Amino acid sequence: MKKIFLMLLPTLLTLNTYAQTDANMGIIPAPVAIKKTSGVFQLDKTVALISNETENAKTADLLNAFIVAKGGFALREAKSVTAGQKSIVLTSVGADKLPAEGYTIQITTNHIKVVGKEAGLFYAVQSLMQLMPDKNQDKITIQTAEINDYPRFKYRGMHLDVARHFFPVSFVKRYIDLLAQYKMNKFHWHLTDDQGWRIEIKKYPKLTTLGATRSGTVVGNYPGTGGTDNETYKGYYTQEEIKQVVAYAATKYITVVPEIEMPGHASAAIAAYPELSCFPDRDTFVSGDTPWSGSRKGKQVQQTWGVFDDVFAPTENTFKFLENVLDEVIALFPSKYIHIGGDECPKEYWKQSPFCQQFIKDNNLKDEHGLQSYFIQRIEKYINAKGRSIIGWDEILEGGLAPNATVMSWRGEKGGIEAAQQSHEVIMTPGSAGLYFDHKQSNSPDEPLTIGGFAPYTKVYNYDPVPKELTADQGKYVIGVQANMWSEYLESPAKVEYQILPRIFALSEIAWTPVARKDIKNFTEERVPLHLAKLDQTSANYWVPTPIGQNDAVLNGENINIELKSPILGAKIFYTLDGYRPSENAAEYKAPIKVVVPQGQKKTLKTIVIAPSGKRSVVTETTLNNGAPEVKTK
Ligand code: TNX
Repeated sequence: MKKIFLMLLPTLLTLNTYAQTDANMGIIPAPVAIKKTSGVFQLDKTVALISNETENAKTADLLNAFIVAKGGFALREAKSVTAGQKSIVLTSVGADKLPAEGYTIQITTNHIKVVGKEAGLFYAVQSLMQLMPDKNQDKITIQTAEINDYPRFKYRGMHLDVARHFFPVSFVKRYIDLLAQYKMNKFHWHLTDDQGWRIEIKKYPKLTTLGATRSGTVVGNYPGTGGTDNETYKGYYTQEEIKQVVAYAATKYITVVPEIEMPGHASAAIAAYPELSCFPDRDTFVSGDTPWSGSRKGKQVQQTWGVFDDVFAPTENTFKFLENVLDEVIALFPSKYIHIGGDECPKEYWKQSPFCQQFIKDNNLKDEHGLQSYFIQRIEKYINAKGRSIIGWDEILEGGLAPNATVMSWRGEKGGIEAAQQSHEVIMTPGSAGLYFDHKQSNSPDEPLTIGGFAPYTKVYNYDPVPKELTADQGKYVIGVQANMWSEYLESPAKVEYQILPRIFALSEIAWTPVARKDIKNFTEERVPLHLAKLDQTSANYWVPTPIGQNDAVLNGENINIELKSPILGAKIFYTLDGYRPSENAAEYKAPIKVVVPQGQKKTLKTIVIAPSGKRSVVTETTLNNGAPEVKTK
């Protein structure tokens, strides 16, 4: 035991002092303003925790629970401070001029005073928890400072697709915890898609008795070489569970934005109620872009990924169905925004359907795009009449935008720019900017199966959600930013953690921190290493970054200097230059190395990062070339 402690000691000591030396005191997202003063506040069990507003009592409890976990002691909670008493005070008095989610923290040698409205105090406590080092002999020593903070955007979102793969309520809650720690305030819950309908709707029980089950799942990278696994895959949330999640999220100041997909991505609903299709009697067809396409008997919940032609028919029956579904959704979710999808709706069945063609004529629509726009506008009217607003993916621009719609720009920034220019609210979530967290985090063949793409956390960090093309006034329509977690290749909660961590750190900073305060060096070299070192002490399955300073590009020269930094506090970097895969048996990188490459030859630097817990990064390879012909070594 003693030995284990001695081994851990260097890490703990580093974690202890680290937050204090960093200009941002270890806080992610970086606060708007932070000023360190000279001195320390010693947090020990003599300190009183004061909060005298009932709505803030649970935030005080949250802090106290954290102190118990961290320091092994609880603070005495009281309503007011007595003279000379060392204290932590949480209060909304004096917060009138602060933004709703803003806060100030004043740390002196005698007290920590935290001011904010309800949500602001919650975020202040998140910051406080992050800046607290581990205890040292019954005391937690905190650097004195003044912090003033508030968010850049009001919509700070993280999405989760539970249709392609289903995640239990327990994990959804953990996901919400993670979002809250990083001051995200919207959880976009993608509840329906071709591969499964995941929300109980009382009026339409078949949506979950039939629509929540598929008879197999495509194997490997879609379209793959053929076949599904023929295993039944199912799951859905009861309305009781949905209420639980919504209420849980509210305690973390997170609004759950539900998404019900229409008019495309509707195969699961159609499998349950075939009359919602333009061709109720037509067998389900697996998209034509697979080498193993073909039809399946009857209407089926899809077993492969992609986009499918069988979409909602714009009949009165369909609209009534959707209105009834939305009634139940609206009753469950207090969110102002209801996401109605709108993306990737092929027009093929509408083209083939005599009903749709007649419908286009009767309603003076230009074509099938006009029909898509009609569909969304009609649903928008219904939702607006209930006092809510719609969000749709950027395809809802095609054929004319619904009057009050908010656009989620995913196919690059173009849709977002257009919508902002038309004075519509926009949420930026372009895949091209690294905001698709289903994309891979490195190019190493060691990465697990993903949909592809390449979105390292540095790319996420470098993204500014307000496009340069917009004027200052138009830029105000960008209400926020979101990253998407599509789950085609996320078969387990552990894989979701792998894909979100550490990228959510970068997302939170671009959503919260003013551009002028962004600092990629401080972020990657100081704060991410600290946060990952803390995560490393938990069971979270985070992605271990590759060494800072290395990438998989070719370096040319004869004397090549290699200067690396560990991406996690306390983690070690091991390397080889002899072609072997590095492990803890390889040379440990301790100081810059100079590699001599003879004329006409090349060498390969291979590295691996091993965290204190033993968690490993992928192997990164860098070719060091001195005039040898360019052939891929991988
Ligand atoms: C596109 S983003 C989709 C999803 C897929 C995703 C995979 C969007 C609105 N539609 O249906 O899951 O790509 O990255």
